[in-house]
Amino acid sequence: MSAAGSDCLFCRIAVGEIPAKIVHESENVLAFRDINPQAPTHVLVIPREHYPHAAALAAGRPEVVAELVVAAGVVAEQEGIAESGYRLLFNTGEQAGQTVFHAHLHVLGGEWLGGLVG
Ligand code: DGP
Repeated sequence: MSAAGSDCLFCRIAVGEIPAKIVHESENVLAFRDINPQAPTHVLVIPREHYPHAAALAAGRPEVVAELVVAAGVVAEQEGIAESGYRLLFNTGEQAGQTVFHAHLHVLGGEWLGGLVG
């Protein structure tokens, strides 16, 4: 784990320094609406603890990866998209389009998303 703290946007959201529309939270994870939604439902689920991407989180705290996926399911139920379906996405690294280097799981749904990779 590296402690990005005040340098990391999502760390700052996690401690409430920067506001976000929080839709779900638990001891280890936080879920909030993406500022630039790509679908009717677009929520980001993050670990409270800083890891730069999903692979680092999986190496350090694999159980928290499972918690992110469980939280995504809770969000999907809340949003009414659990039955119609939703997409879970980890952008991992620059070439994948990752722009915020604090691990986050995108939860996308509420409309037809098409085939693999939007
Ligand atoms: P990625 O490209 O996978 O790193 O996704 C980062 C997402 O973070 C992107 O969809 C936009 C979102 N985002 C960036 N800044 C903010 C912010 O300040 N607040 C919120 N809620 N979302 C943000």
